[in-house]
Amino acid sequence: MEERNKTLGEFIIENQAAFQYSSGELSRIINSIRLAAKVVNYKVNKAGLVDIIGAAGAQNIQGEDQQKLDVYANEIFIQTLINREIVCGIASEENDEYITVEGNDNCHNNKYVVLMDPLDGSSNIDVNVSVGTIFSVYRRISPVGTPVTIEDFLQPGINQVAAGYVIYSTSTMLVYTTGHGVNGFTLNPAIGTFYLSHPNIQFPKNGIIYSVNEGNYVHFPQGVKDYIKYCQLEEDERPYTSRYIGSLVSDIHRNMLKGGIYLYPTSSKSPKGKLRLLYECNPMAFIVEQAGGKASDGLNRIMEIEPKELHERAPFFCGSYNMVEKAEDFMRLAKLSKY
Ligand code: AHM
Ligand code: MG
Repeated sequence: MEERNKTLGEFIIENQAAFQYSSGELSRIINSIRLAAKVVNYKVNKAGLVDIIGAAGAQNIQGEDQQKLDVYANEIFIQTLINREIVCGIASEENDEYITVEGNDNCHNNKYVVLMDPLDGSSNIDVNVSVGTIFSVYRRISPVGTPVTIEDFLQPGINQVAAGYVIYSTSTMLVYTTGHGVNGFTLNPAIGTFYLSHPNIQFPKNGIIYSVNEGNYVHFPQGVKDYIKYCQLEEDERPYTSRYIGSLVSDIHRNMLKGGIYLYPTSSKSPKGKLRLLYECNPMAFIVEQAGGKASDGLNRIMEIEPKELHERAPFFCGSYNMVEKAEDFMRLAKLSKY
């Protein structure tokens, strides 16, 4: 069969064979995410048509509970994973605590935990701008057969066995890695099938796009201010183009295809940055690195940070390898000149 016509289902089966001693659990997790993504995609695409936008807890005219789409997406992803009894624990940006998956005696025997941001950038829904789901899979640390513990979730990103995102946009795509490169699948909505459309995605080493919320400029650290000025200089291929959707998945997806850098640094307003290390930075970092890009907190590799708490935040510099390296140079220089 021609590579371009391969479905995600076929791809998952083929790749399971490539994992020696694989029990198929990881494949079933990706399969469940594929299914949940289709359900969420259906709702996201109807968002402007039916009365589903609005505060969670309200009721629509049929008297049904009205849910915000991020609450809905959270429930769909969690229920899909729980119903299939393929993970032992789930942590979500939408939930304060992690979930221990129970249900039958066998559940604790599963090896993997899933961490996710079910609908990132959901404030964009009301204005018809693309949003995304981000997920990350780790092998548990606690012994199989016992309930999960917090340590199963507080693992550095280098321990990820899979990570991916779904982008709900002009077309819906699922992009993921299991540590063997990055592949992108586009949904054919007419028949509800994802097809391999972007095999072996490569992050261009250089780019001309920088993506940052410049409204926060005065609050940024000096190194970031200096780097932004560098991006705007008239020299070589600069000034770079500024592109910022404010939807992490979309901004990084575009930069990964075209070349560019995404920055969400610390600021005097958010001293630890805004993005969540476990649900946003680590999975995106794994994908970006697998595609040949680079992800750091401005000074250190994101995936080597030892997480201390579930919802911890981190500054995030991510994109074309050489661009991130350059931004890090500015950060280091500013730090040195401070002392
Ligand atoms: P969310 O998880 O509450 O949706 O916030 C994350 C989003 C990212 O998608 C996006 O890159 C960033 O927040 C935008 O933040 P800002 O509006 O501060 O630029
Ligand atoms: Mg988010």
